Amino acid sequence: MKNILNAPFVEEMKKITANMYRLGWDERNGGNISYMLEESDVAEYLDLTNVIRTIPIGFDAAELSGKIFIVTGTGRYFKNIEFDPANNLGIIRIAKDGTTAELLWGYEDGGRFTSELPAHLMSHITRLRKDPEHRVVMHTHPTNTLAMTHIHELDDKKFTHTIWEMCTECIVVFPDGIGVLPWMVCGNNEIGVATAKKMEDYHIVVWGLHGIYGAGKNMDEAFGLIETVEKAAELYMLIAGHPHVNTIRDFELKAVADAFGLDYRKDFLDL
Ligand code: 2HA
Ligand code: ZN
Repeated sequence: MKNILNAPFVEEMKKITANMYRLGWDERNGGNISYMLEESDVAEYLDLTNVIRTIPIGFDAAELSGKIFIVTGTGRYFKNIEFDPANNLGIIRIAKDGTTAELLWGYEDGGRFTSELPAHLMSHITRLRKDPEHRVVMHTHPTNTLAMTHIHELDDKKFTHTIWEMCTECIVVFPDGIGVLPWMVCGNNEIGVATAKKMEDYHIVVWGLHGIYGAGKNMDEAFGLIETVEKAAELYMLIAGHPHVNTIRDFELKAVADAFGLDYRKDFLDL
């Protein structure tokens, strides 16, 4: 059996969380990530018959029974993961009953998975129905995106349109747009259900006055969506209050979409 601390998926979790921390998006215990792993990959590192303990999930995730995830721990700091993965990360398998997680590795000091697991697992279910290659759900608190939710209307079409207008490539990176939720209490099933519902139409969901979710086939894709939104939101905040002399007009956004052959949210442009 190989050493789990050298597993590529543990390395990926260490690198991405350290990077996000240094971007200033994951203060204290802010942010969480879940990454669905292949059973055969995990079996190289762990005895899959050895369940260390079981942890209740709090809702029925039967659609994910048998699936294995590496998940950041609740209350844990992204800044610490690279130095102490075994306490700050866990590998869980969704049990047959769908309501229990079987701990296969990690959370060694008695911890458990992120309080946002409902939003993660419900989003995985929704995205996997759309795309069997989907793997990663990422939540973080990017500064400018959050700032923008203080001063911009929280509406899918309007928010997406403003972000698309900020830089030419946004519509290329997320032609399906951005789902936006109003402020809600976090860490419960209700916000999980609302997030997963948005994930039916979008890979990105903004939580007003809280943060953002990105979903993708791999770490780069989920992160790339979030950093592109954050870049555009930074531009929005930099120009806020200044007269807008130039902008990308809707027929120009359409021209980009046509040039790249994108299947985009045509109803988000006013043409
Ligand atoms: O895990 O970001 O939304 C800390 C959070 C909760
Ligand atoms: Zn959060």
